[in-house]
This record gives sequence, structure tokens and C-alpha cells, in this order.
Amino acid sequence: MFEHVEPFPGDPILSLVEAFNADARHDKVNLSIGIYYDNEGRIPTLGSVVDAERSLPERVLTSAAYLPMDGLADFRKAVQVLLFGDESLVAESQRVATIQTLGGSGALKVGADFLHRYFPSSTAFVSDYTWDNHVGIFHGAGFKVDRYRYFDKLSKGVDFEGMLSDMLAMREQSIVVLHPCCHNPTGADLTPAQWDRLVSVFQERNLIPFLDVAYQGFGDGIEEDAYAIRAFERAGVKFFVSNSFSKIFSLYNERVGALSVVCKDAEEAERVLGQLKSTVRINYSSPPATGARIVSAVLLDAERNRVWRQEVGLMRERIRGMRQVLRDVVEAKKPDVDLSYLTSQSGMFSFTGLSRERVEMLREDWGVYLLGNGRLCVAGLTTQNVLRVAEALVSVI
Ligand code: KET
Repeated sequence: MFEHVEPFPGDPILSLVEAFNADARHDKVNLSIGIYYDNEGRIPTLGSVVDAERSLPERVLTSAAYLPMDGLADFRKAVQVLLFGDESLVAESQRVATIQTLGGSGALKVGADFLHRYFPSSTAFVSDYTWDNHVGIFHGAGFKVDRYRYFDKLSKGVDFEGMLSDMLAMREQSIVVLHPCCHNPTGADLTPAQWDRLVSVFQERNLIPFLDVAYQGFGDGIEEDAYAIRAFERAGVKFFVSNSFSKIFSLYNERVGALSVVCKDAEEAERVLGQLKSTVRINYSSPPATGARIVSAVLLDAERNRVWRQEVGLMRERIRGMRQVLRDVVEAKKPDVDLSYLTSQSGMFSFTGLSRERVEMLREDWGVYLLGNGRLCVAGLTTQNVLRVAEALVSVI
């Protein structure tokens, strides 16, 4: 029956974590998966999250009834405020349909399935490079997946003109996956002025924007990192936003995320919400409860929200600090190399441009794990391991 089932070639990120875990070397360093570690090398438990957990009544924690298909109402409201801002007209006008999902991945999957129902012949475009699973999820939903120009290898920044001209050449109703901040894997982001230009191209060309935000707050700040989302909203564009609480709440295995679809008005949003619920029903029926209860208890409580913003700020600063230290140490040892990209790129990741062979050498010779495409997770650096990582890098560049 299963003779034709081919072996799984492995996932470029998750399979590497398995290899890392199986590596017996005690001085190994995991800079592969996008997980934020504290300076002790541990996945932190946020104070705001602990306090929120304690605040949940016993009854809530033990109640095992199903949640609705679209998740917790409080959570959905909190997501809208976080993405669109306190003063957002969009939330008041009820033109956004938001559902709770199984992490950011679940939001992408529900959004892709929904889109395939109504735009089956559209192509989904992802940035070149992107998070590999964007390709997997949209392809899995039935779309042809193509790429638009994004990363400029020379400047290690965004090839904005290339990106614009690719978008101008796309057919109407093409789906375009965008990273509003902290681009994965390159760390190269658009400026607010570039986002404004892009928004007008989307309006003119009648494209379908799909904004995937997994790192809000790890770039310039929680509000600043929402610039692109709010620019599309202000311009009256209809679009999708998938967001994840895995990293910014350090709640990876709770699988908390959301999908928001910005529509024309409340009536349209109601119909879209209905079809999102139907998509959820035939995939997994309804989402789990605990993670979303914790996130709402943080976001909807003024004091916990304040503490959480401070905690995200500390994570952001630690990442920035590590960028600087790595750059300084490597440049001191190799004055002829320019690692300024390390400090200009934003978010958890830096794109080193190292070839697969060099990445392999780092892993074999040093136990330093980067992704095969050269992505380095800066949030895995600590004051204990950064010198060793710098030494390893110096040996291969
Ligand atoms: N979008 C982006 C851009 C992203 O980097 C991730 C995870 C997700 C969505 C998924 O979020 P979640 O809530 O966990 O479903 N990225 C890291 C982990 C992974 O590959 O699953 C990573 O790039 O390492």
C-alpha cells in the first residue's frame, strides 16, 4: 500500500533542530531556528505571562468545553488593537474579520485555503528569499508559487526597484506575501516611505496583500513595526494579516496566532468571517484555549500590557547588543571584512551570505548551527557563546 511513499527529505529548519539536539558536543550553539533565547541560553518565561496565567480563574483553566470555531472573542479583539492601533477606525468600523489560529502557521494555512476557494487561478508570490514554509503552505493550498525580487546580495538590503517592477508586472488578483517587519531570513526591511509607495502600487494593480508578522516589536518597537499594516489599512486596501505570538510572548508550543482579513465594511467582514469559520471547521474544527487566554489576559490588562511591552523592549535590545558584539569582534580579528549588515539588519535574523559549504563547515568543525541558506539567528547568541561564534565565523570568511 505504501510502496510509493517517498522518504521525507527533511525540513530546512525543523530537521536541523533535530540534528542539533542529537549533536553530543557540549559547546554546540543553535543559531538555526527562530527562537529567542535569553543571555543564559534559555527560552524565557515572561513575567507578564506568568502573572496572566496566575490571574486565570481555576474554573477557566479546567473548563474543557470547545472554543468557538473562530476562537475567543476577547483574544480576537486584543489582536485587532495590537495590529491596527488603539485609535483604529478599522476596529470600530467592524470591517476586520479576525479569527484565532494555531500559531502564525495556522493563520497562513487558513488564509491560503480561504483564498484558494475564491481565487483558485491566482499565483501566490513570495519574496526572494523568504521563510521556506510560505512556499510550502501556499503550494499545499493548491497555488502556483512564484517569487518577487527582494534581497540585494551586494548591498545586503532590499532591491526595492526590482521588487516594485516585479509587482507592476503581476496579474491582477495575484497574492503577494509580505513581511511587515524583521524580514525572515534576511533582516532587510522596507522604510516607511517605501511602504507608502508599495501601498499605492497595490491599489493601482489590484493585488491581494498577505502580510505575515511573526516578530512585531523585535525591530524598532511594537507600534513602529506595525507601520506597514496600518499604512495598508489607512489607504483602504483589502488585505490579510497573519500574526504569531510564538516569539513575542515566548509561547512557542501553545500555538497562538491570528488571521485578520480587512474588508470593505462590516457586512463584508461578516461574510468573510463566516467562510473563515467554515475553513477552520473542515481543517481542525476549533482552536485550543490556554495560550489565547494568556495572551488576552496580558494584552487587555493595562499593567500587564505595560510590563509585556517592556519585556519585548528588553528582548529587542539584547538582540541589538549581540549584533554589535558579533560585528565588533569579527571586524577586530579581520579588519578587511565589512560586517555592517549585522547592525543594519533588523529583527532576529541576519543573512550572512555564507555558502552551504561554509555553513556545513561551521556545523562540522565548530558545532555552530546556521540555516543552510546562511541565515543566522542573532537571538541565539549570548555573552557566553558569542566569542566562540565569532572565532568560527572568522575561520570561514
Ligand atoms: N511567519 C514567519 C515569517 C515565521 O518566521 C514563522 C516562524 C512563522 C510565521 C510561524 O510562526 P508560528 O506561530 O510558530 O506558527 N519561523 C521560525 C520557526 C519555524 O520555522 O517554524 C523560523 O523561521 O525559524
